[in-house]
Amino acid sequence: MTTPALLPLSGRRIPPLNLGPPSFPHHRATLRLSEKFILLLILSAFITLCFGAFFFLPDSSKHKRFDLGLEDVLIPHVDAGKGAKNPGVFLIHGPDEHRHREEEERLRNKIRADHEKALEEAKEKLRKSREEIRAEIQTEKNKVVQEMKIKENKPLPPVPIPNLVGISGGDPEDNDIREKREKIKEMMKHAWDNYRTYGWGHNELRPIARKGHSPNIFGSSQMGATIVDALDTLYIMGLHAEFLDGQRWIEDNLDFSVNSEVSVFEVNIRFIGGLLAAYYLSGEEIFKIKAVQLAEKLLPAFNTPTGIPWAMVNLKSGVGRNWGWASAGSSILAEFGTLHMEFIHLSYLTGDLIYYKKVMHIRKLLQKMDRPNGLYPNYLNPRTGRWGQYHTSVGGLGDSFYEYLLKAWLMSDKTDHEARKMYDDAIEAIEKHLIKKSRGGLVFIGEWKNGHLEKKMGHLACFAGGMFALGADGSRTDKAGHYLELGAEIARTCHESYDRTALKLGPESFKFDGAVEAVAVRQAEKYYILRPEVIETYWYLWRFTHDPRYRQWGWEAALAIEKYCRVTGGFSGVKDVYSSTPTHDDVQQSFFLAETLKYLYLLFSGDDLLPLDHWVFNTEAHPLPVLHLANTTLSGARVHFCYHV
Ligand code: DMJ
Repeated sequence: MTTPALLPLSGRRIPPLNLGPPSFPHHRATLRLSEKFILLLILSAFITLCFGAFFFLPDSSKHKRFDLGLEDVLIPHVDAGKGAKNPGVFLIHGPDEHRHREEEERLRNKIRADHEKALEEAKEKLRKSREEIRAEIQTEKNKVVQEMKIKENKPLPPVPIPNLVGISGGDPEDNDIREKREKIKEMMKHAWDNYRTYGWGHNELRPIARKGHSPNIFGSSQMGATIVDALDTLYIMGLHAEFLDGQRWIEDNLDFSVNSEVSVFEVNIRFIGGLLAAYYLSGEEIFKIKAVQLAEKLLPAFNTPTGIPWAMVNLKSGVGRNWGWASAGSSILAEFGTLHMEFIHLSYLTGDLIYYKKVMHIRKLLQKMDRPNGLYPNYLNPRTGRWGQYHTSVGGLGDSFYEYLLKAWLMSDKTDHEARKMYDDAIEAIEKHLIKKSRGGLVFIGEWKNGHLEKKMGHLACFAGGMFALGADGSRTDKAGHYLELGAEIARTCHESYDRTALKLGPESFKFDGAVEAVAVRQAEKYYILRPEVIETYWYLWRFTHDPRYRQWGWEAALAIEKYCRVTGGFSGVKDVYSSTPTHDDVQQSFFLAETLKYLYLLFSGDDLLPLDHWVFNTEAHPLPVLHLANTTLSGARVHFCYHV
């Protein structure tokens, strides 16, 4: 009896394998089948053994074989070795042999280092809490999803790109102004070129030590903060080769899958804001993709009992926490309140409403809370949802929260009435409780601390002059003139804080106490770190009034920066603006390129460059276009934005 299985195609019968005494002839065919399998099994075991032997043989024997292979295939000229005992073993002499050994050594070291790294990572994992591990797994999952998206080269859903008006130009007609603008551009070149030479890829530059620098807000990784922050300034200045250089670095190196704990706020305003602005200006898809990748990494920061995000998040594990110094584990108003603009754009560009929902949730929560004297305290606990200390400031810790309420309204083409109302209410309370006039007639914004007003104004609060001017149009009960005037008063006060120093650069904060007006008193407040806020206010006031004093004040500041902050290796902050021999702090802040130089350049440009009815600047001076969202259907999500209450 034969079985069809044993009949080969040729029709010739395969002789049965004799693997032992024939038994049970009625099972003969079945036995032949098993025999074939056994043969196959032996064969595959043999192959496996050969492979295994290669990997488990001691190093030296492996290398001998490797040598032979190389000899045969790659090194035909080597001497087979006269008188060699074994003619099958080839010897490689001289520099070739040396190079070869070095290469082997390098490979061996690499394998060893990889093993050690894997072991370290495994150990580190075992040390982590269950919560951390879970968050890590989630982040890894997100990463895989994201990477798959990119590998597939799946473009993000197409959306109508807003009308991009005035992304270049602004050439001044006046010769003197044109020269000033050129000078600012030259300063930008100096800052960029030195960063390019000495700090490339690092977050910032130490212009005196001529090496990279990184403050803790960017975590422990080299994320090229200066590159991302500077891109749009390079673009509007027409520095296109430099822009392209930055773009290439981002394409090849900017990676957010790093075990690094970063500030959610700083990364949002500088990186996401910078990437989005670069995307809108240049149309290069890579910037949008990177912005979305990074935004996904920030999302775990919102996993708190209230949805108020942590101040910091580890980009790899997704674990978040707050600054140790912030009132009883609180999150900070200016940090969780300065995400709105970028997150709305992310939802707009991706069609994914998650970003929109996160920031609207924060807004809803704030609306429900009690506000002492109508003021928003700077600290909010993300676990309990209660305010921390009752401190209120329009400077550090509070500032850009108010700015983003106004800008949310402007960015929505003035349809986000809820944001405008929150802004108007907040500004009324600020004017009533925090804004005062000094004996010498200077209007300043104080800080509310422990039930009383501290008559101290920070450099950061100087941005508010520009904000009041920007918010004048559309203000309640037609107080446009009043707010423009208030903006001008703040600009004047901040200019005084510059003018009353030896270097004509403003201190970090200044007092209004008796005879002391607009002057820093404590040594620790006398520094200037290349901040932009005063120049920012000059620029807004210039746009709204065209009063030449703002260009003049801006030029004074530019000259002072050039004289006291410029060093051979870039620009540096100074430690004491009241000392005529400045000591440098040796840091070229990324915001100097993103903001200070951009606002100066705009101050000496025509109004057709980035016109304010088409562009809204985020708090790091990254311009984002106005979105006409009233009836927008987001492709992908197919959901309407709903601003109206
Ligand atoms: C910038 O990073 C931003 O303007 C932020 O809102 C506050 N301060 C710095 C510059 O001073």
